Amino acid sequence: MATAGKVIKCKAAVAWAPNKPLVMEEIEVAPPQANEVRIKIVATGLCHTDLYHLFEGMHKDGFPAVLGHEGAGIVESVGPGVTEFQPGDKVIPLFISQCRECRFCKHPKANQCVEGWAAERYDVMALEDSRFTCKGKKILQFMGTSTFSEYTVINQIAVAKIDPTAPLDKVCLLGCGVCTGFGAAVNTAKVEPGSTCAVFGMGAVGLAAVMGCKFAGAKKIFAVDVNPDKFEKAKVFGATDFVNPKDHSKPISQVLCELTNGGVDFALECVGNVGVMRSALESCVPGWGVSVIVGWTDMDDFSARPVQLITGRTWKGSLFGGFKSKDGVPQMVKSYLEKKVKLDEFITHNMPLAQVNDAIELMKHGKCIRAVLSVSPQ
Ligand code: CXF
Ligand code: ZN
Repeated sequence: MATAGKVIKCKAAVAWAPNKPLVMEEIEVAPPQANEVRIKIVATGLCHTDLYHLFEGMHKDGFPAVLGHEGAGIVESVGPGVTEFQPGDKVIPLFISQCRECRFCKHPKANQCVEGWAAERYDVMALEDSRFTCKGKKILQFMGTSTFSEYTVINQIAVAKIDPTAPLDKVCLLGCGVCTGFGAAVNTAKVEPGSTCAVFGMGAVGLAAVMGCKFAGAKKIFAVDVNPDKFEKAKVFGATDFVNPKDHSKPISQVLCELTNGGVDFALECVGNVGVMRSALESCVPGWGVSVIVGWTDMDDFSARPVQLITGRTWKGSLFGGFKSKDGVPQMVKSYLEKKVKLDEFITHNMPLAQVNDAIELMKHGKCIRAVLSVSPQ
């Protein structure tokens, strides 16, 4: 590559400050240092967590930053010590790393490697140690990835090499939302064949959770959402029944318990709202019901009555669907290529990165499941 070892000037969407539109800027991307990989991002999805950072988290130390963490691209060059990747490899950036050495990587039940940004920076969500500058200023790296840029530099422990035949404008969705929802059902809830499930929230994560419930053999899958427009889509992923809390005067947990002879076996919360988390728990059957918190929020405490758990329900949480990232993402790419999981059906909009602010508006108003932004030509 003619660019190897040199600073690359390229386009990126920069979030200069909270609550402000992103600005397309020319940025400089330094060459990869030891154990780092410089990646040309081809496509990226827009995920709610990008919006969360811009509009809700708003940690003042998290700006300016290049957002985006659901991307896919091609290795441009590698830094010293990198043996696993070569220029030309197709890759997906990972917002949780897998170093394979730490206590959590070595434990079969955990996916939260301590070597990545996530261990310490959940509040700020953006790393100071980035390879980006713009107009003489350091630009932070959002969630250790920053996929709203034509080029980004990532430590090799946070990059997954994927099948060279994978379409990057589809598999980019496996960088966050689809693995998060699908894995929450399959890996965290461990949905069982013949079971009854309820999934709260029909965004991309909830739809992927529905797909995971179906994949695991659930026989009844309730899709729960206040927006009836989402129900057609939910059916595509395997939902069998729909409940809209707005259509009922009783709490939705009571409605679900009545419809299921005492509660569902598995209930997944895919909204990021503490009230919905409680409803999901209370929709579970006592004795063996399992509820999983998948939606993200770090703003409020949650609450429930202890009797809910004392009587045998289990309340769990799931980050990135419980997948060990470097192992799980290439497997999910394979499953997509084998048509065992859907991706295309999540995509409601395709647009160039330069229109990212339009995509943000659509997502803010619940008008899109996933917008895939094309970043650089392949
Ligand atoms: C995120 C939620 C915030 C913490 C890291 C993982 N999930 C995806 O967007
Ligand atoms: Zn995300």
